[in-house]
Amino acid sequence: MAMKIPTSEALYLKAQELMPGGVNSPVRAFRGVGGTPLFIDRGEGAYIWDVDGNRFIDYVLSWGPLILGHGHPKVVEALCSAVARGTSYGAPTPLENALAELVVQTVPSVEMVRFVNSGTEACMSALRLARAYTGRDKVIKFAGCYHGHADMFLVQAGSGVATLGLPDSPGVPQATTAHTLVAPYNDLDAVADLFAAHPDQIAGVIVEPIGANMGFVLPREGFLPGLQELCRRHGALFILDEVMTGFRVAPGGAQEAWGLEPDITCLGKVLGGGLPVGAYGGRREIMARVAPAGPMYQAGTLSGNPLAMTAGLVTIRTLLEPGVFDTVAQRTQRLVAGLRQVAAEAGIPVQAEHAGTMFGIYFLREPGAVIHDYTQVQAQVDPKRYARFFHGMLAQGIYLAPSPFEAGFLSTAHGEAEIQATLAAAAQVMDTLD
Ligand code: KE4
Repeated sequence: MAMKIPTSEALYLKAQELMPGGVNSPVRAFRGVGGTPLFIDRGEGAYIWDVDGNRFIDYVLSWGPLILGHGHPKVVEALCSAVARGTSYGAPTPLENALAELVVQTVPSVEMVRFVNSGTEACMSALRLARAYTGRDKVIKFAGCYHGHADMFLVQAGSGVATLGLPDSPGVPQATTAHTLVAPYNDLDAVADLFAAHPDQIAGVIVEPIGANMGFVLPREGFLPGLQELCRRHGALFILDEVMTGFRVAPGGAQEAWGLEPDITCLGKVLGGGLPVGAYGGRREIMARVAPAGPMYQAGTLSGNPLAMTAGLVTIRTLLEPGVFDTVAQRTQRLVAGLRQVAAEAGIPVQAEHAGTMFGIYFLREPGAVIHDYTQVQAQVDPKRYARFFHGMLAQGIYLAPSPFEAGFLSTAHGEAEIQATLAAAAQVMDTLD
C-alpha cells in the first residue's frame, strides 16, 4: 500500500506552486533547520496541532504575539462580538482611543501613538519621523538587528566595523541605503565614531533592546543608556524598536525594565494579540509632526482596525492583571535554567539567556564562547547542531523557532507541566547531539 504522504508535505508541494517558497514569510520555510514546514490546523493554549494531528508545545507563538496562548477565551469572545458589529470602517472608533490610552499608560516614554499594520510599518514610519523632526538623513542601525523589510533597513550587516550600508537584498537601490550606517551591536565606540564622522547628519539610532533577530544577544551593561546619551549629545533621536520586546521583557517593555527614555518607540506583535498591528509613539512634540497634525505623511487603510484593537486591548489588559506577567517570567527563567542544566549534563556548550517572557539558546562551536554581537554569532554559533536539536525536540512534540537566529516565547498557558515536558525532551535530545 502506498505510504500516505503526511498532509504537511502534500500541502507544501502545492504551496510551492502557488507562493514563493510555499510561504508568506521566509523564516517559516524551515530553511534554517531543513525539512518540511508543518502546516498548522489549530492552536489552543500552549499547544498547536499540525494537519496530521500531531500536537506540539509551541514556543514560537506566532513569533511573539500570543502571550496569552492560542485561542484565549477572553480574546475569542471579544473578537466574536466585535466582528459581529463590523470588521473595519476606515473611520475613528472608541477602540482606538482605548488602546492608545492603554499604550500611553503602559509604555513609559510614549505620550502619543499612531497605529499601523505591522512592525515594518512602525519602524519605517519611525525613521521617517526622525528624519522629518531633525531635518537630517542618516540613520544608524546595528549588524544583526532586524527592523522589518523596508528598503532602508535591508542593509548588509556590517562585518564588525561601522560601515556605510550596502543593499543586502536585490531590488534595494544603493541610493536608498546610502544613508544607512551600520555598527556592531554592543559597540558604543563604533557609534561615537559614526557620529564624529557624520556631524549633524544623523537623524536617529534605531536599536533592538535585545539582539533577538540574531538569536538572543543581551545588551552589555551601559550599551543602551550610552546610545541614548550619544543621541542626546548629537541631536539625534533614540529609536527603540520594541516590536518584539514590548510587553514581553516587562509589561512596559525593555524601556520599563531598564529605565530607558527613547524618543520614539516601535511596537507590534503582542500589541495586536495575534492580529495584524504595529505602532510608533513617543513624546508629544515629536508625534505632533505626523499628518494630519503635522506635515510628515503616513497612512493605512486598516490602521487601528477594530478587530486588532479588540484583540490588543484584551491581551494587554489581561497581561496587566496582578501576577500574570510575573508568573510567565518566572516560568521562562525556570525553563532557561533547566536548559542550561541539561546541556551541561550532556556536555553540550550553549549560551542560553532570558529576559521577561522571552528567551534564546545558542549552540556554541566551542565551550566558553560568549556572544555579544553578530560577528560572534556568525563565528561561534553552530547552526547545524541547533537544527539537530530543533528536529529532535519536534519529534518529542516541542515546536521551537525553525531558525538558530530567532528567540523563543512563553505564554500564560505554558504551565509547570509544559516546562517539565520540555526539559525532559531537551535532556533526551541533548544526549543525541554528538
Ligand atoms: P513585522 O513587519 O514582521 O510585523 O515586524 C518587523 C519587525 C520589526 N522589529 C523587530 C524587532 C522584529 O522582530 C520584527 C519581526 N520579527 C520577525 C521574527 N523575528 C517576524 C517573523 C517573520 O519575519 O516572519
